Amino acid sequence: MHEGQFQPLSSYREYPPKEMKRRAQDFYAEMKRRRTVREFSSRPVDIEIIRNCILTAGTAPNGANMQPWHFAVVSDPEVKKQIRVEAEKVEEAFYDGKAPDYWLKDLEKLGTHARKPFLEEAPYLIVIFQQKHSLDEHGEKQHHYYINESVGIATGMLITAIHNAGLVSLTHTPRPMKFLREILGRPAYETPFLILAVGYPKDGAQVPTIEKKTLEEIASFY
Ligand code: IYR
Repeated sequence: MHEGQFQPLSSYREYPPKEMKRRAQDFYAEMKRRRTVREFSSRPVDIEIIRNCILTAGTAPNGANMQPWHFAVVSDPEVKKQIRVEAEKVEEAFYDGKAPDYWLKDLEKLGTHARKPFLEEAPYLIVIFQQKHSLDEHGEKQHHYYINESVGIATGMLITAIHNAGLVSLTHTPRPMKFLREILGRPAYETPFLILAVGYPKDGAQVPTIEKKTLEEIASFY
């Protein structure tokens, strides 16, 4: 049987328990400040920041290390406009008929609607694709595993990296999203997962007053 190659775990760092506790608290305090923002400034952002945040996402744990994701970074105003036009068509259908009343009621507190100006105003749209499989150098199909889990984890790490860098993001999921593959010319084995709008918040941006569940509500200890 062929065995993989191994190396010492040299990157691991252990902290004394007190420091560990403080780091866990500090990171929670840092992440608690993150808000999903729907109003973006068009102030430019250095692409180097985006590149590093995507590199962070690419370190995510994933099925058999197949890394079943692709991040398409859109800054071209023409492409952003095309995405906005198609997304607004889909969203109009959602808000004006397709969505059941209970769903629209649940969205009221967020103040969302079919108009999506952030798709043009945010300096970057990172369109995240899931790869159902890939092709090796001989054009042979390479299987991918746990695709939803892998891409979900990578997206969470991307959102965290963007917050850490001092920018804001918005997860946007028009359904169906097939138009993204066409606009961006991505291969048939890639499926759009979500659009992440990234940038600075617009001056005076507002966010909904919402609460997070308590630890007792989200966790049980055995
Ligand atoms: N995709 C729509 C609707 C929407 C759905 C959920 I669930 C949200 O948390 C927010 C919005 C939109 O983007 O408006």
